[in-house]
Amino acid sequence: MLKKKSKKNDTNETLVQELEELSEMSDYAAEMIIESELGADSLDGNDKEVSESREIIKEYQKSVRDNIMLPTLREKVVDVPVIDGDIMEQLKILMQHSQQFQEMEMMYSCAIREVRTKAEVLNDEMSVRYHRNPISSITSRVKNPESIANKLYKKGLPFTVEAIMANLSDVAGVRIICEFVDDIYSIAAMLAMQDDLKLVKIKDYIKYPKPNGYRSYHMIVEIPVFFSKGKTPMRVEIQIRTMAMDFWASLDHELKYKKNINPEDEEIIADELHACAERIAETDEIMQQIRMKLDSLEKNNR
Ligand code: 0O2
Repeated sequence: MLKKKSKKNDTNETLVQELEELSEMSDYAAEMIIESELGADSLDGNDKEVSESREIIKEYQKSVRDNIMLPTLREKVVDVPVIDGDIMEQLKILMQHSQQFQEMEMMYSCAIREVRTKAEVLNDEMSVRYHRNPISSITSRVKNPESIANKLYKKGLPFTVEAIMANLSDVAGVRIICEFVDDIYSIAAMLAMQDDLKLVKIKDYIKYPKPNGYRSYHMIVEIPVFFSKGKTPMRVEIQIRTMAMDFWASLDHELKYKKNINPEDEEIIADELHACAERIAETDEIMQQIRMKLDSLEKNNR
């Protein structure tokens, strides 16, 4: 966001002044030339030859300075791109914050690691105990700075680490993909009962799907992370959904970010996606019933 100014500004004025001073310093250099050519004593003497030489060199230097150096330099510096005052101010603030931002990112990454470990532990335990893995995959991310900035802007909050940590709950996100709908609720309950984890908010978009058909179970949790200076409670958004729900959500997400779709097509696709979401929910339900049948058959055969 460099702003090009054609008018001379303060920075350029200072530069010109510095250059003028520099060229004045070359008068001193002229003295040095005379001294080396005609001997050290010549500078103090009234020798005609020395005075003439001094005058000639000075004249020559003045002419070079006034007619060549300064106009050229002025011309050059006037069009140097300069950063607008307030942008410069924002950049300074940003630079001061960049270390803080990096630290914040690191803290959220650590919080993610803690939550991932909890989910992995549960999955490992269930795999040994019940011979199946309720979790098929786990992904995670720290929200990118652009999305953070957009969210802060929408909420009318300043772009500071303090505002982010106090107001945004989804900077750290963990997505747990389960095989069956029941697994979602089991994993959520097992996480919620862990006493180092504080449940801040639940959004059950499975029982109460969004109007577009979006389904997923969301938990906002606060987890303590132990850093060198002590314990910090960090917020993490956990999204738990089935593979089918996840497949649907990624296609829907793509639609959201496609910019060149005309409104008519967008409406058609949204309707199709909505119909898909319903079919997916039915399929998830049937798969769940098959799973339960298999479990009870296995129990009866023991
Ligand atoms: P991204 O890129 O995934 O991070 P709030 O946090 O309460 O102020 P918010 O953030 O709208 O309000 O909460 P919500 O509705 O629970 O949504 C949080 C996240 O759920 C979203 O994050 C998406 O990841 C996901 N989500 C919610 N609704 C939809 C939807 O209709 N389609 C899809 N594909 N995902 C959805 P972000 O920040 O929007 O995006």
